[in-house]
This record gives sequence, C-alpha cells and structure tokens, in this order.
Amino acid sequence: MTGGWHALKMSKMQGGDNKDNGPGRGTAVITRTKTKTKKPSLYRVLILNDDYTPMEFVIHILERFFQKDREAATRIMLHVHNHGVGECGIYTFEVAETKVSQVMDFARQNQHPLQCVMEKK
Ligand code: TYC
Repeated sequence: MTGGWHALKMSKMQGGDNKDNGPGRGTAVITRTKTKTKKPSLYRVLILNDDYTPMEFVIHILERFFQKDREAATRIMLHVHNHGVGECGIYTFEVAETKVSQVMDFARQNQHPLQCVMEKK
C-alpha cells in the first residue's frame, strides 16, 4: 500500500475570543494532508530482430546501455534473434525514452539497422 491520507493535524481553535472558552465552546478545525506518492507508469524497452545487425553489436548495446553482464546480454540477444523481439529493461518514461534514443543513435552511427522501441507496461 502506498499513499493515502497522512497525519491528522489540529489547527488552533476557531471562533472563540481565546480567553474564556468554557467547556464545549469553540470549534476545532482538523486538517488532513494527502501524501502524494503516485507510482510512475513504467515502460518496457524492446529491441527488434533484423537480418543484418551483428550479434556482437547487439551484445555490446545490452552491456553498454542496459548494464547487462555478458551472459545476460548474450541470452537476450539470442532470444531476440530467435523470437523477433526481446526486453532490454523496464524504466520510467524519460529514462526509457533516453535509452531508445541512445540505442538508435549508436546503431545509426555504426550503420546497423537495429530498431529499439518502448511500450507502456
Ligand atoms: N539476427 C541478427 C543476425 O543473425 C542478430 C540480431 C539479434 C540482430 C538481435 C538484431 O536485435 C537483434 N546477425
């Protein structure tokens, strides 16, 4: 469970003259504050298979931009090679967008047709 209503806070008594409030007089104002902890939407970053990008280049991408070790990178690359698409990681919107741009720019600089996309989870 996240968020929800947080602490109850008592403000000062209202409507009295602040001197001789007898028993049962004056008005208590209760303020509650909402804790704002909405979870961000998450996005999968995917790479797509093609017939031309070298396997070693895809492994390098996964190591460099997605912090995979060689074993994980090789497993993901082979999954994409065999199934057409695979997950590199799951990120908030701006991080996912940045990863996609980094991969697309790096692939283009190296003249490989590798495609990288993001999708909302
Ligand atoms: N299919 C490519 C080859 O045989 C390898 C490859 C794997 C390319 C994953 C892209 O996302 C990819 N050289």
